[in-house]
Amino acid sequence: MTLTVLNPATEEPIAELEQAGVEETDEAVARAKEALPGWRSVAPADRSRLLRRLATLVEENAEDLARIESRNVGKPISGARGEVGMVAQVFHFYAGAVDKHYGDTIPVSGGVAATFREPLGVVGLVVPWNFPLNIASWKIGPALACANTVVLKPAELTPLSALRLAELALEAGIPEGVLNVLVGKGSVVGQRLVGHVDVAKIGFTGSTEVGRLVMRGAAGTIKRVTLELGGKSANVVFADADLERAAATAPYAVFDNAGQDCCARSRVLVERSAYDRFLELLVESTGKVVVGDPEDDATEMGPLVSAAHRELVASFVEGEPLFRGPVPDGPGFWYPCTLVEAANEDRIAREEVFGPVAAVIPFEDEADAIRIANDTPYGLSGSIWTRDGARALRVARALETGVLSVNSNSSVRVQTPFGGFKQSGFGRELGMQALDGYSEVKSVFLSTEV
Ligand code: TAP
Repeated sequence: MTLTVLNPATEEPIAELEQAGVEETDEAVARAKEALPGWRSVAPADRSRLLRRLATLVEENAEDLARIESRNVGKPISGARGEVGMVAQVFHFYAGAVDKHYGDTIPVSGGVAATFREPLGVVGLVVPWNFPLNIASWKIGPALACANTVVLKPAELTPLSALRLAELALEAGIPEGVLNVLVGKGSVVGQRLVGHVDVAKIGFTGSTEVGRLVMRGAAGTIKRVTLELGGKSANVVFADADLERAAATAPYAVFDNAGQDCCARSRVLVERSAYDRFLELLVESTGKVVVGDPEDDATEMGPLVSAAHRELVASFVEGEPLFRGPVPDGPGFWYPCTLVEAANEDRIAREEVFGPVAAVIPFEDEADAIRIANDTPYGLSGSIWTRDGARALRVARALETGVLSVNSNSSVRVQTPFGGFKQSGFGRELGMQALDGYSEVKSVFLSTEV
């Protein structure tokens, strides 16, 4: 069966691809399994060199990759360029990490005990459509650094950048069969990978709903899983914060990537005494977000990824919102920047909208802010805005979330671990911690007795 890939900004087809089914999935797993002994036996310095070469090729092809990503997801070209830059950094980082992920020597009686980091085997990587290449690289980097082989399933809506990356991997000299990309449906290819006896681990990023299916499906073969799931993060603004700065950046913490970001600070919590002033500033700064043609360098927000997704996002907004921004006329799956005043009990504050909609919620004091921020099944990201350093640290420790920033809305750095608490999943990507998720610890005892 063929798959038609659309440009969400024009609704026009940009590619027709053959879709893999169960048989092709099994063949890809078999290829990855066959490539495993060879890839394991590549000396660490050479594996590092190959990953470094891939990073360099991503840099050399950065504009091409950014254009592919921008057209396929509808994301602004400036953002796509940043993401591709990160992909290269990720491969550079894990190229450097190959020979720095050590085992231990452990004092025991009668000999020497040592631990070794062993690859898991064939790993299945299942990724979403919002940051297709970026999120794929977070998994491919540590997986290959730890000498696993990979079968990657990009989202059906956005397979193009992954296919290009697979070509670059071959060009870099990474052997055939080490990185396999399968275009196909989650319910077919994804599900087959999850149940496959020769797949040792699933590295999954996507919705909490599908995450549950992955976890259930992995039970049959006691597969390792890493789950990076949904979020409903809070942007907590205290009255003593630099309100101008907090309000100027808050829209981008929700509307970047048209809100299709697991780290979106889609609940803006504001201390009551500063609420009216902050709201005024927030409406003003939200009105400045430049929405339009993703290929234009000045554009800050593009369309949503699909018509079906736009329908879902629209279903969250009832009545007249506090603010609704403009959208371009004509084709494209546009949805405006939208601000809604809400209570934390409302659907809009509880469920992940995954669109450019922010719920603004007042709080009374520090304890109330912590209570509201934690009153969610999710725990992925968040921000704290205050000039009081002790309070920033107190609140940061109290929030049940995997990634936090103070007086900033950034979530992701190549060097630091990234992942969720609660129903945002488990396991960590990025940083040296990601390597633990793509290796097993083997303990070996060597007797020194004569
Ligand atoms: P999902 O619908 O969960 O899809 C994610 C991936 O899983 C896609 O490749 C999908 O394939 C595949 N899939 C679907 N059904 C499957 C099944 N039964 N078995 C195995 N795989 C299956 O998510 P999405 O709509 O693409 O992405 C949005 C979600 O991802 C949001 O909830 C967002 O928060 C989350 N997300 C989380 C993070 C982190 S790091 N926590 C980052 C980005 C996104 P098809 O699409 O081809 O069917």
